[in-house]
Amino acid sequence: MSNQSRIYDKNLRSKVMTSQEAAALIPSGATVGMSGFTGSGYPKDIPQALAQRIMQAHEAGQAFKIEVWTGASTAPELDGALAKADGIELRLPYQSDPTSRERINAGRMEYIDLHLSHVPQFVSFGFLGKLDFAVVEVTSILEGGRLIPATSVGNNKTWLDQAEKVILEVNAWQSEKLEGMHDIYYYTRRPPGRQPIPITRPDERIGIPYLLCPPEKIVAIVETDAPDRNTPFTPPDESSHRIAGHILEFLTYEIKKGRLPENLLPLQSGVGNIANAVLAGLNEGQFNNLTAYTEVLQDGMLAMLQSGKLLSASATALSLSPAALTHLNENIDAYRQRVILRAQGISNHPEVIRRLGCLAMNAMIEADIYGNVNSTHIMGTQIMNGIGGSGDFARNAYISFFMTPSTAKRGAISAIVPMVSHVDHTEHDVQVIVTEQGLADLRGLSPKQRALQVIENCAHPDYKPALRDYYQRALALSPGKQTPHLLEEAFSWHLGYMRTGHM
Ligand code: 0RQ
Repeated sequence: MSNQSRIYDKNLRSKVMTSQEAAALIPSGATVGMSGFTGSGYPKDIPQALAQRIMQAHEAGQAFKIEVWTGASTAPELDGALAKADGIELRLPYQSDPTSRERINAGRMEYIDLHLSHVPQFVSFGFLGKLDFAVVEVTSILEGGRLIPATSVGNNKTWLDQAEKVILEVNAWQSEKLEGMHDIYYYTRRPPGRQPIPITRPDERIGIPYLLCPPEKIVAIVETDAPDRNTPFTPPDESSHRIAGHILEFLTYEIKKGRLPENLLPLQSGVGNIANAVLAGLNEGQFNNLTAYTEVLQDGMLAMLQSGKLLSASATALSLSPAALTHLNENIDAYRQRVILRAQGISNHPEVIRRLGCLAMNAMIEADIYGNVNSTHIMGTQIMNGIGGSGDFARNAYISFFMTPSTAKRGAISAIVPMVSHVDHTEHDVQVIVTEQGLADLRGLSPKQRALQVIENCAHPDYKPALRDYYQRALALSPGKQTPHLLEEAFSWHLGYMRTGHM
């Protein structure tokens, strides 16, 4: 295969250069929209070349920082390299990188944690300022600047539309057989001209399989051959299995009550151990002809597609282990029509999520006795990752589940608390809370009724006495009886309460 074999538009071949030359085009102070979503489809070489350049500038005593916007989390070659170089002034809308997290929590990097569906529209409304560069990984460049997207779509359409200049990484590692899997919708307009998004089934295609980019905007093309981050799959642990078991039992009950159809409703599943356990449970369970309208397609969903339990899956990114990705690539002709990758403004669109009636299942850090959920902050001040798409789905889902083991840090911290130390999902957006201890169905319950359910069904036995005691005293002493609280005590829970029960 020749070096230029993935650039089918001959007129664009003159734009090929090294990653160092491409990085040299990006000045300090630039705002750069990069591709990448959950470790898939992010540029691999230019961010590292840019990090080198930034470090050299710093060594020479020159300031050099950029703003980095992405779809969601990326990988060490992007977030890690730029954060280590102290090259990021501001980051949005989601990250999960240890170095970036450390920089943000040390106050050395600004971070805006946004609902993922808000990002493309905020950028096109002009709310976030001007986008100078798009740096986007693609699989191939076809005639006329049509681009075959890679393993994620994320915000790439928006970056290509909005950026003044475009730099492409053409990654020969990405399978060219991805062509036809993507569905890019080009008809969204700004209010007041907006029209309905015409998706009425999770597997409906409404756009074209390519990203479009005016060739004159393309200032550089870098050819790469490097794998996505592809985290290895860790089998679900005991606690995740128990959480999955409670959810499956609940779903069966909902069918019996006539509140869910036999084949459920489109699944949205977060990433990680618990989500994979739920999917594994569904794969072994009695439900058939399932569908998914979600953000990320992980190993558990691919296994369900393979077994035939899942008919189709719509997402914005793949997030697969190396083994699962190999399986997908080897059988891509069988999966191409059943897997749809859309822009994140569509995969996470509130209108579509509400219309389809998704079952949203997301992990959390902690929940309080009234059903408020913290997904992002440890002890109220330190960011973990970000809200991601969890809010897009939670508020608009048919039923919204939040899941966590009942304790963290080997039992030293209760994940059920009197008042969450940070609120991402309010009591109004949370219908079901699940821990390995059990499930609290909060639908149709008042705050005081919810508190009893959450404490009795979800808290770890080591923490139940303290939570019951808090609630009873709050009920007696709180000035207001709608949502009884002892405010000082609720806050000091986070500071002082440990396994022994001492404040
Ligand atoms: O830290 O590794 O240092 O011990 O938080 O926790 O248990 O490994 O769980 O990896 O599933 O992450 C909510 C962060 C859960 C994730 C969150 C500590 C714990 C550990 C991670 P250590 P676990 P997970 C996208 C949906 C928001 C975005 C989202 C997340 C670390 O799921 O980022 O939902 N969600 N996107 O020890 C102190 C507590 C703690 C705690 C956990 N109560 N107190 N530390 N930790 N609970 C998908 C869509 O499709 C929308």
